[in-house]
Amino acid sequence: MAGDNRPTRTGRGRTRDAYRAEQIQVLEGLDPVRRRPGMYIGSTDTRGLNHLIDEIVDNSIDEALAGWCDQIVVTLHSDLSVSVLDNGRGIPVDMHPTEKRSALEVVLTKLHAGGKFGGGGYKVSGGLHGVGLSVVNALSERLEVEVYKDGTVHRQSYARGVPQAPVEKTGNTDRQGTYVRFWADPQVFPVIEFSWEIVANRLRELAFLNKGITIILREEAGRGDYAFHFEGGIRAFVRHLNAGRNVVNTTPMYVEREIEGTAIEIAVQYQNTTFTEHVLAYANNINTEEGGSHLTGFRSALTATLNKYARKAGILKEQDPNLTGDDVRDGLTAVISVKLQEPQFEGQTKTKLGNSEVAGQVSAVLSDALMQYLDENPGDAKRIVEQSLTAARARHAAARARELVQRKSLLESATLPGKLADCSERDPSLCEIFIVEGDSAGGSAKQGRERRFQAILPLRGKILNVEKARADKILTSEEIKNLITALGTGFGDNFNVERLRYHRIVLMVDADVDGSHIRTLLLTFFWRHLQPVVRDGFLYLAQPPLYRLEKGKRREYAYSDGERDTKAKEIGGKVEVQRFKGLGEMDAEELWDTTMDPSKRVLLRVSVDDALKADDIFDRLMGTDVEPRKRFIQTHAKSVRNLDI
Ligand code: 1YM
Repeated sequence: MAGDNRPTRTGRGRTRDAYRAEQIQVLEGLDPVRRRPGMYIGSTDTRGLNHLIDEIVDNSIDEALAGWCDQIVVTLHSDLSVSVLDNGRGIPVDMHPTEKRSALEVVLTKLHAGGKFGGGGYKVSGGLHGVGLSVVNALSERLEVEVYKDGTVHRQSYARGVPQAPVEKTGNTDRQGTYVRFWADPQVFPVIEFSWEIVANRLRELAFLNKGITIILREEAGRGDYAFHFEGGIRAFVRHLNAGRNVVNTTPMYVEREIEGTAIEIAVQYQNTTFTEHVLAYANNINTEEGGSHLTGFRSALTATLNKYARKAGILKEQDPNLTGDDVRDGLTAVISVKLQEPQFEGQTKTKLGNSEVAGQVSAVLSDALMQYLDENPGDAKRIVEQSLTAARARHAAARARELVQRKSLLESATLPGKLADCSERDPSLCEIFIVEGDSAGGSAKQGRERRFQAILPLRGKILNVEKARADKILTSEEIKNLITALGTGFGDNFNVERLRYHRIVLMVDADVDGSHIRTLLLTFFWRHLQPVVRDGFLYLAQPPLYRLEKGKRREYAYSDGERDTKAKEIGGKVEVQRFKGLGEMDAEELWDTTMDPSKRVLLRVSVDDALKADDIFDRLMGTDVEPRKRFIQTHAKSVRNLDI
């Protein structure tokens, strides 16, 4: 659009011919946009279409950042056009000194006319796409612009980027600002359908990021008006992100400071409903999804400051290792917003902030502000540090568990445990293993068994108490290691039910509270860690008798109170009834007769239902105190999956 080959102009303005010639030039100027719209707005699908709105709104936001505008109204019209109105200064309408036409027309027709006349201020436009009004104009079958300035309404319309007439004054007004309405071109966009949700989300985000501005989203037919206005800025943003979650510090940490020309705003609030990290970083209102220097500065300051505080407050003791970046990010919700004069966007999608000086700036601002916040809010500070410590503990536990599982030889090819009295038969389908509570019952079982096909593994029940039944401890428990080695299945990633050495695994516990406790723990363990064993029906419960009835040489056993009474009558006379308090009270012969002899015993096969019930009871036994840790293990199940789930 060089001026050389322009038709001559008269002193009084442009002739009709000159205007037509200009139209042709405008068309040529915007032609690349119409030919390759994707280059300018990313795509021509819904995303690209919605992006047209962003381009216009960004202009209004720039005007707001410069301090001239505090209201923006975006209207989704019923005829599928969209308009944006702001109350800024209005795009200049006077003659452009070199272009010899109205500045307004230049802004709407010259590609990359983004560079504004005046300098200074942080600009959104020129950021991610930042292609400006001219691109929207080029891709609209029709566009109307109105500028309210100095008491006058100035107006111009365009068709596919070509002005239909010069800017004209159409009346008086006492308002000030800019109004742009466009009808997206169906020749460019296959589907013209704006998404209220996409638009609303972006406008809400902009209202959070630019506190004090009011942005109204108006849908002519449908939802009506939504107003976004947040005095709290990104402080309100983190509250919004944490809505419905259990927050650790009720008032978010918040700081707003300008340092070396970079405006920095940070809000931080921890929650413990999930263990995910939710940190949003923005540079000049653009969501820098790929991160960059501001995020780097934030992370290093967060970790360093929390460690410093935790030591100062004596929560971290001298011998304790520092909290890691991962530890302090559990349950972290934060918004970081920086605004700078010349942002450099890098990365695959140009959403990584490159300006290296920003890392130090953000880090300095956060370190100061966070330390002050922690000092002033010791209760919140303690809860935040405790949460990071819990994360650290769980992470160490997971690491230990991983190590343990990786030493798979330990569980697979190691010699069978010394406590196991194995059977001589080698065909698993013929073999049974009795897992017996307590060493003394184990002794009787070893003596009484049929050693050809019955193996005995005594477990010391006490080892398996609830406290020690957490995933990490489970894997360090000698008893559990013995069990897995004896079963031969391996564990975690190396688990293979086909290597099971016994096709009947019989849990034999006392018929009392402790016994049922241990049974619950074992069932839970099998269900959570060796599930196919349960599903394939290899797991059984022994049914030891509750009573022994004796009269002279005659001896009977009863498995319930009812059976005891019936049998007592049947035998008649003076019957001696003894209640077994534990398996240990039975001698080897009795145990064989009543519980182990395949021709007489009753075995209950464990169903998936039984296992699920045990699992549920187990959860409740864990109690509320360990809730967060347990949730941690669950939410980190993905990273832990290869070891113990
Ligand atoms: C609905 C869209 O474009 N508002 C808007 C744009 C501009 C100004 C004010 C503005 C900027 C400046 C001075 C300046 C623009 N002006 C230009 C240019 N809303 C919308 N509001 N006076 C007014 O930056 O110095 C481009 S955009 F280049 F003409 F100054």
